[in-house]
Amino acid sequence: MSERDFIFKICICGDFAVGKTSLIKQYIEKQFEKEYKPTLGCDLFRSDIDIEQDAKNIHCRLVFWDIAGQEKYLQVRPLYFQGCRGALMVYDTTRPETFQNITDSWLKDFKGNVREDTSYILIGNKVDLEESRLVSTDEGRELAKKINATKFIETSAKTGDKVIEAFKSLVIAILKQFGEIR
Ligand code: G3D
Ligand code: MG
Repeated sequence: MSERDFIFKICICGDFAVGKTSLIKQYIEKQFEKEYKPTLGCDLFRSDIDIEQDAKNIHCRLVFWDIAGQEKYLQVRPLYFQGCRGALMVYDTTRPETFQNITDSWLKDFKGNVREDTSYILIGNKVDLEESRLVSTDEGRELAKKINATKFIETSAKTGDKVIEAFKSLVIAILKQFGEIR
């Protein structure tokens, strides 16, 4: 079997400089292909993943939509979210305002523009900067619960800590939502 079973559009949400692009690059390493969409102010990255579960091998093509410098412009977001199947909601653990903006801005917009059953996980990034941390693991965990995120993971796009796990768990959540796996 070499055909891809699914193609998923994944949106990476979060304020400027939380580490969205770094997370994608850390995840897909050298095998990424990038395409810039100037009208949207967005970069597109593509990567394939095989999920082996429930005695199935499911081939997925992931297309990551990465807002590039237009994080503040709310008017581009409906287009950005169109057809989105899953999202990473990313904040920077050293900048509380980026944590606050998950609920105040990103999640609100996301909910208003995607299908109700679209999966999302909450990511607290930059945990390697432990001495500058201002958002605790407990606060992150609580927010994830409050907003009904599928999962909460703390990552470092710099060291690579938990990055693969984060992306993979989102794909698994999407496949569960589709009823492909249990
Ligand atoms: P964005 O795409 O959300 O705007 P970027 O964010 O991926 O461009 O990252 C913004 C800055 O944070 C970059 O630094 C990047 O190297 C840094 N960064 C991203 N993730 C991490 C992390 O996990 N740990 C640390 N220590 N730094 C991180 P520069 O200096 O290039 O602007
Ligand atoms: Mg970026």
